[in-house]
Amino acid sequence: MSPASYDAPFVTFEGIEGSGKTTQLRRLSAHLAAKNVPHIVTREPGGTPLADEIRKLILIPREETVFPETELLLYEAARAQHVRGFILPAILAGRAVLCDRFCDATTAYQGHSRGIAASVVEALNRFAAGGLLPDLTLLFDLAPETGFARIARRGRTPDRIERESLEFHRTVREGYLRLVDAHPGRVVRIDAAVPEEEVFQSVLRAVAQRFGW
Ligand code: T5A
Repeated sequence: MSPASYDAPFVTFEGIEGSGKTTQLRRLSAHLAAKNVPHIVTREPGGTPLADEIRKLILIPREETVFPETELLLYEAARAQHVRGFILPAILAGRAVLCDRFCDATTAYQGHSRGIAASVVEALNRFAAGGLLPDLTLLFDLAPETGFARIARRGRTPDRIERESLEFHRTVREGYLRLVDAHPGRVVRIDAAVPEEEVFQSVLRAVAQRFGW
């Protein structure tokens, strides 16, 4: 599935925990609504009732060891359902899609940080997404220490992935940054360490250049 075959853009938001991508996705959605740009907002893992159930299975902290291979397949199962049940129908109906995380998260977390071979992750990403690629990926880049300080202020109980070590999250960030070099036309790095409004101005520049939004 080539993104060029569709009219409505597919934009993904990526970054480590607390990088502010959800905040920016909401702000961009409000901006598009004000301009009457038809769009939907969604997230991974999740986006359909079944994918939301898989999300709970993945993120709930548990005593039993969750093996990297199991984790990878659960993310991909949720994605297969989400792409076919929600993302593609929206794109085909001419609605832009703003998605909080997608295949690049799997590359950074399960591939780079958990250590599963890149070829395996790439093949499963392609299979689950049916070859669908984002037209633009905004990577909100931030030191994990800052991200964790932000989410700690939120006071929510950390999920299973948020409980991983700082080292794990540093490797996730490194994995994400490699994607900027690997896909320079698609993945745009955004400095997420600056105030929210400044980050949003960078988002607006990136989407205006690409889609005229
Ligand atoms: N995962 C996911 C994988 O391992 N593989 C995969 O394939 C996929 C798809 C999903 C988890 O699953 C993993 C990654 C994740 O660990 P989630 O609940 O969706 O879990 O968690 P996150 O996506 O990490 O979402 P968070 O809400 O935790 O983080 P965000 O979206 O980065 O941050 P946000 O916008 O909620 O902001 C966090 C706090 O910071 C403040 C906000 O007000 C908020 O309080 N903030 C700022 N503060 C200062 N300056 C700024 N510029 C700020 N911007 C926001």
